[in-house]
Formats: sequence, structure tokens, C-alpha cells
Amino acid sequence: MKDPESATFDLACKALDAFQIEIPSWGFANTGTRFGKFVQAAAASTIEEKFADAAEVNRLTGVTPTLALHVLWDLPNGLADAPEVKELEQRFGIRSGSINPNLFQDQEYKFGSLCNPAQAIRQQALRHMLDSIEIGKALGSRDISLWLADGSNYPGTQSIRKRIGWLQDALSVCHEHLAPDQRLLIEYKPFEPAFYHTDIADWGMSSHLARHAGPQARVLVDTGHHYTAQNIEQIVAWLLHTGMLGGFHFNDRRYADDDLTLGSIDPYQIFRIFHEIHAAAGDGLALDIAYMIDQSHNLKGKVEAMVQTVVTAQELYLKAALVDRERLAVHQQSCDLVAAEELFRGAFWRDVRPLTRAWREARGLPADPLAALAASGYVERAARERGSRSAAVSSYA
Ligand code: RM4
Ligand code: MN
Ligand code: MN
Repeated sequence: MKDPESATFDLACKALDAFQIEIPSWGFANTGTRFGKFVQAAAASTIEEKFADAAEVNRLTGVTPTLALHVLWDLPNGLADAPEVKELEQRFGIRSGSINPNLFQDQEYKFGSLCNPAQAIRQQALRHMLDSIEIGKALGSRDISLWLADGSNYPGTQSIRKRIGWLQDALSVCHEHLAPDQRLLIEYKPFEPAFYHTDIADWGMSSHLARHAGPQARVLVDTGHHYTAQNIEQIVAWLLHTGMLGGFHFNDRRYADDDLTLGSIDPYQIFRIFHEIHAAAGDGLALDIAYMIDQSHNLKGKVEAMVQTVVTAQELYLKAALVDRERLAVHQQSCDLVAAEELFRGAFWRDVRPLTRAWREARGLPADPLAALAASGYVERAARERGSRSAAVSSYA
């Protein structure tokens, strides 16, 4: 018989070994708000520097082998840039992750991209989607993550239903071009940049569009893309139940799409989401979920914020993995509310840091990734090497 401590450690190892998370190239760049940017000397401004930063995060945490790319910011020449990216993959030991088309920065997209009333502009947007799919094929990256900024600002100024039709048509064409192992992930967001209606405003719309597009399309849940009171774990449970959950963009927020670091405002929310996932896995549901971070680090140091986020994600994932689900099911069945809640909350309050630390040591990783980052001098070196250039400010405001 194993003692309970080592049984818990075995469980923890199983959970942590199975958990990887993708980091975004734009999280290393100088981003900001629409009011301005506070430029950091160590911020990455080239794709090479983003790969270097990603490799450092992976060296410290061991669980971030892929880097999400934003086509316009990272492959400005489209497919022609793929060989350079492949070379960087080799050099830094980091693979390209999800490909994020950019349908929100060109001037043509003032009134929409895939939903623009002008056919020529819809075509241009579709071409960009198809180029992004080809980039994914060239780089061997599986997921195309579509966030559509389309919408309108004033009632009556656009036909909401016509735009649904255009969107359905475009996504069907995209789906036809996917390789058999590629997926189309469809993100939703209730508002911003459009303030009256957003063409893909919630998970129901994403689900519908994904189903309509074809079997390789799924919903992408960005935790920042919900109204404040919304029960995100319930949405996740529904997407799990219906087989439509493709992945997450993790971040935290106090108000809207604040893109703050994961778990900084409401770690219990992320715990509850992970609980739904562990419960579904425990019930034998087939899951294929891409965990991705989508954050912009405006004030925190970029690499530091990313490492902190990865570590937080692991801790919350592990807390939820350690919920005694058998016992919880008994309490749920007998409607023993306080016992169920105490068990659930107890798992959330459990300090799993000794377990994550022991797991890291067992895997030959730094026991404390943030301390190891500080000790490495990586950020200071990057600031010295990168800071002298006139800071090219890429990415979005
Ligand atoms: C959007 C959305 C997208 C992300 C951009 C930068 O709000 O979350 O996923 O790529 O921001
Ligand atoms: Mn997102
Ligand atoms: Mn967002």
C-alpha cells in the first residue's frame, strides 16, 4: 500500500505531465492600451526575439513547447516567411503553435472583413484566411484560431442576418481548405472593437458557425471575452457535453477584455473551468483541448509575466485535478450541499506548490521558475541587447 502522500504525488505527476500550454508571440512584444504604450527595453520586436523568449519560458517551465503566431505581426509576408520561421523553430527548439489570422488592422476592414457588405473586401479577408491555413500547413501547426473583430456600432446600420450568411459561406470555404489534421477554432467576443453588435458575440454563435463549417471546426473560449457575471464554467460544460470545445485563450480580467495575467483577479474561476474538464475526462469524454495564453503584458515584465502565468495555470490545473470527484459525486447525488461545497472549496484552497515544486525537481526543471528567471539574468541581457534599438512597436494598442 502506498502512503497517501506518495499516492497524491503520483496523481499530481500524472496531471502535470499531461498539461502543456501555448504561449503567444504578442505577449513578448510592446503592447499597451489605446491610450499608449509603455515601452520595455527587453521587449521582443522581431520574430527571432519572440522565439528566443519562448525558448526561455520553456527552459524554465518545460511545458510551453509551442508559440502562437499572429500572421500580420509575425509573418508580414505571409507564406513567404514560413521558411524563416521554420529555421527559428530549429534554432530555438520551439514549434509554431496556432496560427492567428489578422482581420482587424487593414484599413479596408473599417466596416468588417468576412462580414463586410462589399464582396471584394469579403474576398480579401477570405484570401487572408486561406493564406493563414496554408501557413499552418507549411509550419505543421494544427490550429487556426479565428477572432473576428467584425460588427457594427449603431443600430440599424447593418443587416445582422446578411452578415451571418456571409460568415457561414466564408467559414465553409475555409473548412474545405483544411488539411485532415488541421482545425478551425472560432473565438467569440461580446463587444469591442464594435460596440453595438459583434458578428460572433457568444459561444452559441461560435458553436453554430463551427457546426455549419464542418467537423474540424470547434469553439475557442477566451476567458476575457464574457460579461462580468457570466458563468464561464457552465459554458465550458456545455461545450464539453456537445463535443465543441476546441481550446482556450487564457487571461484574466476585472472588467472586460483586460488581458491581465491568468488567475490574478479570479483564480477560482479558472479552477472551476479546470474542474469541468477533469470531470468530463473522468467521465470518459474524448477531449482535445488546446490550452493557450492570450495576454498582453503592458506593465509587467514580459517574460516574467509569462512564466508567472504558466506556473499559475499549472497550479490551478493541479488543484482541480486533485478534487476527490468520487466523493463529490456522492455528495452531489444526495444533495449534501455544504459537504459538496466544502470538498470543492477545500481543493481550491489546498496549497499545491510543494507538489509542483517536487514535480519540477523530478523532471529536472528549476524548482522555482520565477526565481530561476531572476537568477539567469536573461531579462537584463535582453534589455541590454534590444534596448538600444529604437523600439519598433509592433502588435496592437
Ligand atoms: C482579441 C482576441 C484575439 C487576439 C487579439 C490580439 O481580443 O482575444 O484572440 O488575437 O485580441
Ligand atoms: Mn483571444
Ligand atoms: Mn481578447
